[in-house]
Amino acid sequence: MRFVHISDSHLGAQTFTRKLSPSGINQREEDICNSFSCAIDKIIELKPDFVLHSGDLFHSVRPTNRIVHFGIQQLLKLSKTDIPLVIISGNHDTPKQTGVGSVFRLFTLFDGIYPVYQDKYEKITIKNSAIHAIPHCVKKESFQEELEKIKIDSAVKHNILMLHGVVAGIPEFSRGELSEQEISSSYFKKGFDYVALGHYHRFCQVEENVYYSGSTERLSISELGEEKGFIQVNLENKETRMSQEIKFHQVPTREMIELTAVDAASSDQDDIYKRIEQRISSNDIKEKIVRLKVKNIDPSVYNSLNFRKIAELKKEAFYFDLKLERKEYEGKALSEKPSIGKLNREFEEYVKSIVIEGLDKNKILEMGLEYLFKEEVVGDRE
Ligand SMILES: [Mn+2]
Repeated sequence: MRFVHISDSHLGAQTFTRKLSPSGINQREEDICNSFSCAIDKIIELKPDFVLHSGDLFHSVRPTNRIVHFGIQQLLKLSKTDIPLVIISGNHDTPKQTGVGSVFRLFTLFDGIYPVYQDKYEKITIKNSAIHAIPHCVKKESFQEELEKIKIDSAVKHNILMLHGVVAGIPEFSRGELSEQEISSSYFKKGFDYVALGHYHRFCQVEENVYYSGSTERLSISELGEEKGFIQVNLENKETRMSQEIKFHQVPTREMIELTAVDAASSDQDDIYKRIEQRISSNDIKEKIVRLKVKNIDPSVYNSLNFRKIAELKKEAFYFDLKLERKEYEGKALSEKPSIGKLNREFEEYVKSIVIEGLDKNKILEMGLEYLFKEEVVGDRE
């Protein structure tokens, strides 16, 4: 018996850029859709007995009409080839107010699609497998209560658990979102043949038979270096070797690269500019998502950097995350007159300290700092 575990497609997310594709769609939104549609096509080729989607199909509670249409179109590709799909709603696509109604209800209209989205535990039996699924619940307490209700079904051959959340005690799995639900690993020990988790974006094994399949595209720069795709599981090979049981299938994504960091400890503004230029010219950054860190910049040098000129260097990239990090202040050197430099720092620290849901923190930081720098340039001229 073979099935596919996929998760966190985040259809409709528009991270990193406002650039439009040739068809007039946000280019990142289109990237994310393309990866998902590639994943669906690959799954159809594999002809699994069924597919499990562990949440956050959509990036938001109210996706655009275009995205709703795209999502239905992709899932229908499965049902038209007689591949059943069980899908749970995640923290991104579960409405916080019941009056809104869930977009997942649309899926009840189609044969072979089993959406689980109503704040409660549901068991779906497909081909001798019991799939125990709990969606993201509006109240954290109800999620815990529903977890208690799950019982292994001894009448079937396989028992599979599907959840969307953070495994308790492992901070790495948290995405820092206020709504995320915590799962105690004690629930994995009830005797499931497989646990299909969603929420954490990197493909990984949590413990024996417990996996996050990860997202199908990169939603933030922190996912640099991660492969994206879905898991194929073969439970028939359970008694043989692990490597035959689990297979990760990669899907194409936009390239995301990190350039070797620049240590600017003894560099002045011109030197820093030249070294950034050197890093960029010796790498192909065209249409890629790129990160470069410049460390240990002296605060006085930092304030005299020509940000406009530096911004010109980044143009070729799809998105360029340039981290300009100042040398840490030693002792209390903060008694000087307030200046725009300090305001930048305040803003940066404030943004870093707060939880922002549904928006890219780095982007907010970059845009905010750019506006502050623009103001500084105008002020100097006047
Ligand atoms: Mn999530």
